[in-house]
Amino acid sequence: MENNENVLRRKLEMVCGVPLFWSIVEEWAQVESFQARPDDLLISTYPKSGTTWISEIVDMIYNNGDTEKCKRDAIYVRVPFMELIIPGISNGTEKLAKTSSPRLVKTHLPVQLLPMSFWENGCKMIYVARNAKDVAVSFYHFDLMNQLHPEPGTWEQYVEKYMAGRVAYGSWYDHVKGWWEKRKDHPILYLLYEDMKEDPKREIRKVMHFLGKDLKEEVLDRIVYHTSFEMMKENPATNYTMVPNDVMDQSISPFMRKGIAGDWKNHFTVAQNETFNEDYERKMAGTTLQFRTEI
Ligand code: PPS
Repeated sequence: MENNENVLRRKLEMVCGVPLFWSIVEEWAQVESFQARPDDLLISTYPKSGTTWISEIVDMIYNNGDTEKCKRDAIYVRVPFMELIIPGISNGTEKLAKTSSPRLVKTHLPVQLLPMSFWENGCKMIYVARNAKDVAVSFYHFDLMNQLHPEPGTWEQYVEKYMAGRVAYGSWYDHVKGWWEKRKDHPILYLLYEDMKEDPKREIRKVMHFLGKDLKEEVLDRIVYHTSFEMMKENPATNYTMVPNDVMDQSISPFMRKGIAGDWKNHFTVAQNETFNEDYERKMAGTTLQFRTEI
């Protein structure tokens, strides 16, 4: 790896008004020209919305519920993070070019920045959205421990930055709405984290049908069990403990932190919540997309 100071905790740079990790921006031409394949499955999310969870579910479905096969490697190897390019550490586009089909591809890009080849190839996509407040809390804790992003500052400062879209991948509001609109003219299964918490088997069945698979009840039950928060927290192939400490310091906050809906209530003050709600109403006016902030 290059000298850490040159790579980690640097300020975000912009692509078309969206703040991103600096070397994604530097290597943007590689991302933009990424070659999707027709049988790729794209897993798209705003950060901290259940990416790892849905990735494990999909890999389990692809492998007919074989838990051992799904422990073959870390989740970020089984489902490479397309746009993530970290000098000397990782290059998602190169990794994927060497991956055999059918590939599972992770992205956090807002819909307008997705490489054209995904649309041209008619790739299936699964989008998972999570309510804005729990994402803010999860993202704050992640930015405390994840050295790829700038220091988050205090929670107070972070909430303001988040509402203004001055965090990695920009505005949560634009992200969830952009992908919601796109589902009207493209095969996108749009899932909600809170629905997955409420009834994981129901949502896993939706994913199975979307992927054109038919698995037995007992296999579905195994997938529900294997992809529960408690199991994934203990599983080295899903809990990100294989990432070096100098990139993600899990002694500050674990990647698998709480995995619940409604943790925002432990962090937002009454005043913060009021301001957030007012701003939310403005930004989400006119969309049919509805979230639950508790279940
Ligand atoms: S990342 O870094 O953007 O890819 O993170 P992502 O995986 O999208 O989100 C991490 C949060 O998802 C929680 N998580 C889960 N919740 C419920 N069930 C399962 N199985 C599960 N796996 C991961 C994880 O704990 C993070 O949320 P918080 O609220 O921080 O706990």
